[in-house]
Amino acid sequence: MGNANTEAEGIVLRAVCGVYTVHADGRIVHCTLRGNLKKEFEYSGGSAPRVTGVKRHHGRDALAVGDRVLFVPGPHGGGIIEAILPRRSRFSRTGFRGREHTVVCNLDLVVIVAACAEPNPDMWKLDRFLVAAEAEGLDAVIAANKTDLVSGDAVAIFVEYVNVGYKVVPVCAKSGDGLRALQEILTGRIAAFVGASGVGKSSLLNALQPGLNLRTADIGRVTWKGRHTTTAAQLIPLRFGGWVADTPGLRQFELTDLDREEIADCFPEFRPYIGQCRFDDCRHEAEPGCAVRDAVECGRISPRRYESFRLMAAAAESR
Ligand SMILES: Nc1nc2c(ncn2[C@@H]2O[C@H](COP(=O)(O)OP(=O)(O)O)[C@@H](O)[C@H]2O)c(=O)[nH]1
Ligand SMILES: [Mg+2]
Ligand SMILES: [Zn+2]
Repeated sequence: MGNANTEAEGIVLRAVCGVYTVHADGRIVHCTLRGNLKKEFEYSGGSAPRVTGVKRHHGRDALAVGDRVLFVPGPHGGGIIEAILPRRSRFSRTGFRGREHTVVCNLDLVVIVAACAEPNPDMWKLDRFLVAAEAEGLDAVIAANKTDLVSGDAVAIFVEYVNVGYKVVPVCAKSGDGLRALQEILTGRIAAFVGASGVGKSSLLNALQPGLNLRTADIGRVTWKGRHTTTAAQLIPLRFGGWVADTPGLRQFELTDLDREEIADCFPEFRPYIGQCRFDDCRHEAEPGCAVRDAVECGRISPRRYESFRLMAAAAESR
């Protein structure tokens, strides 16, 4: 029969009403799911039968933005998805009617954008983003933007994080300084840009990918020029190879549902001391023989980061 139906591999950029925009070798293919596959997923949850349209919509975890797929290309830039490759990660959030939905799959990296000034960095907020990234098992880097607004070493502002082992990349969306380094980190990966409003997330993405023309200085999400802000998740392919996740669910990235013990685990500098405390169920507060607190007192853990842990743990316990 020949190889007319050879499968190609691609990545799902968007999913709208059963049509999946697949990015493969720099090309865009509009795919549908092979019938069998669709049925498989529709019934996989074991829920009561519903009309097809609704079912397809609610079977949203069948295939999500970021999924890697095998598809058979067809005519007119179309194709049929034959298989979904195993997911490396799945980032989900509780959304509509308390349903858990997949925000994006196969996310590799979170770029936490902070400004060196205007607005001044909020380290407490930064800590929460980092804890969320750790909890999701994602790599995190800090992009220290607006280096033009400070004299001297921008990395020094974030030295606390360098000491913990995080990578801090000084960048300037305005002048383009440091973009090459950020580009190298993003290449070949699926990244999410998170950070407070006004730190320069959209500006950085515009600078990384001229022509993207994301709106800046807005409170909304990044969006293509000339398009209305959509609420659908999507991946934006970067010209140098790599994808940026633009999904509404990522705005709540910092909201996690962790308990005190899990939060402690999400502070990498605590890890050598956890399990060394006198009591197995140590809360790392006022307990005698707390190895974490001892490390703070000896200067091996930043007192501010420790305080940040205590605030997060207390907030988690009051939920
Ligand atoms: N001075 C300076 N301003 C910047 C830089 N990057 C972004 N801005 C400005 O900061 C404001 C917020 O940027 P924006 O990209 O919309 O931030 P977002 O809310 O994180 O997406 C805008 O007025 C930008 O022009 C930078 O590197 N230097
Ligand atoms: Mg923005
Ligand atoms: Zn302890």
